[in-house]
Amino acid sequence: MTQACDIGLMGLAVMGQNLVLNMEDHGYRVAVYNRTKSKTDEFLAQPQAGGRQIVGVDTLESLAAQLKRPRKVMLMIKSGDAVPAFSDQLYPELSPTDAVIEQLLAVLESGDVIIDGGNTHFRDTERRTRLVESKGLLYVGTGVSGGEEGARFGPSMMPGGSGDAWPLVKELFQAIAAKVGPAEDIPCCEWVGPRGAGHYVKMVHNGIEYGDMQLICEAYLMLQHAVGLTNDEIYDVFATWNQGELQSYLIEITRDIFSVRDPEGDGDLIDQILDAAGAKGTGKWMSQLALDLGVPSTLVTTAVYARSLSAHKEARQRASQLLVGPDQVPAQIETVDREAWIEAIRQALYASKICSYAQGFVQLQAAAREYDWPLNYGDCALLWRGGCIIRAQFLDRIKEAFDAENDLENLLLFPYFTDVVHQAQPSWRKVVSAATQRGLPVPAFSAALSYYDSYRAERLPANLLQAQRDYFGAHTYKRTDREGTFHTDWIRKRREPG
Ligand code: NBP
Repeated sequence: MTQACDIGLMGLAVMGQNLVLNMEDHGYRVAVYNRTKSKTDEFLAQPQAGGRQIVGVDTLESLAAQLKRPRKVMLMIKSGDAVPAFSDQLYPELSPTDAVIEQLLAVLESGDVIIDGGNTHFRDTERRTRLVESKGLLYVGTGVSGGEEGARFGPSMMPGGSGDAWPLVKELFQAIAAKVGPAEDIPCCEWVGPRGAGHYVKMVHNGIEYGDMQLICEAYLMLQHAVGLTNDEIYDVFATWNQGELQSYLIEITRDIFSVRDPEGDGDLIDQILDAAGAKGTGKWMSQLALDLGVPSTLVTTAVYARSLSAHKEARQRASQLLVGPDQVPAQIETVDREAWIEAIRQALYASKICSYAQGFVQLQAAAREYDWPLNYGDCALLWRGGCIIRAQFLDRIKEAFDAENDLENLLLFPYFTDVVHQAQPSWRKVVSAATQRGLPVPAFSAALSYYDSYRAERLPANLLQAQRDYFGAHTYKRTDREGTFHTDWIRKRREPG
């Protein structure tokens, strides 16, 4: 008789294959299924899959038959765009995940667990959790971050869904997740919250990733054009930065990128890569949802726009022939103190990054209130501490901040971060000013600084905005000195023009 499997995994593309090997490394017996059967056969024929406790199946019935009860089936299949919030029915044209859930509901039974490990919109996970629970089964929507390498050797995992499912999947999830801490025994995987909470946290992770990447690109632009460093010198700068406060996976890979020579020619590969970036959409989702919640997640939005403007390469080429910059000011800073400028850019990058994370957590707090999720923000920081793309040393500080006060209004108010931005402020302003004077685009550095200045401003010019709205639309306004709402007949009261 065959030994029953601990879990079934559907979807043997890059992520699925690596997660299966990771699970098996940790002693779990895995049944695998892929829609196109030849991919299952190819996977099982690979040397790395040989001699392992991996069982290939070619129907969902046999998948169900292979699994220990309660059965757990994890989907690592293509995730689609969100189904609009108003729909609580499955669409006539089902997304791959909805289609597979429908097929699984026919072969699984009460108490079994369906797990979606794709990059799914949280609204879909909210809807699917309710649907699957209504059939007597349990549902988990988990963020999985770290790409291929993470999936293979330890991803960051952000599970949410049916609370009763957590005890059933916890041991396996925490076994395969990345580990951090002095003894490398703290898993980057903890229960996030009900329904779509895990996928929301994953989306914010991705949005923060967008911001981090754009900020690093702007630091590169300044190092290259304003300071005039060569690629080898930029390599050294990122290598040094990776030893300090900025230590992170993204700084590390950026350093490495500057060491790679062009396999097709003589120069560095980085100089041959087209300056037009794409996106898969999670940054856009975060930005859209920030607008829905009325919270200013300006870094991710700026990063999304920066990618889209980069992608309009031909339009930029045409405009570059017609629109001029500040021709009196050379792009390169005429100064001998290169070290001081490099340090200023480092500080501008760190301060901007702190604003970006502050915005991400403010959005998470607003979402938790809106969707009724009891989130633990220190845990969220821990989940991102290892295994994922935004893993960084300074997440320990964020964890510390939220462990001290889970309701902390804004990370900028935590003494460590307040000190950093105070100290960085002169450099941050110097870098943004230098870029602006030289016509070098640093939208994310600028957005971060504007956010900082707006957030710390006791008084903003929104008094004028209130007046304008009341003038043309009788939207009323509030006063600083009296309670209530007021309306003025501005046309009758105004001074006659001229
Ligand atoms: P893909 O996103 O490229 O999806 C390919 C898999 O989906 C294949 O196994 C394919 O089966 C299956 N599939 C499709 Br397409 N439509 C299906 C359907 N209607 N029914 C059943 N299976 C279907 O794979 P991936 O890059 O490994 O990513 C898997 C998931 O993990 C995605 O949701 C992705 O967003 C998420 N993710 C990816 C990364 C990453 O770095 N790639 C990181 C984190 C999360 P087939 O072989 O028959 O076509």
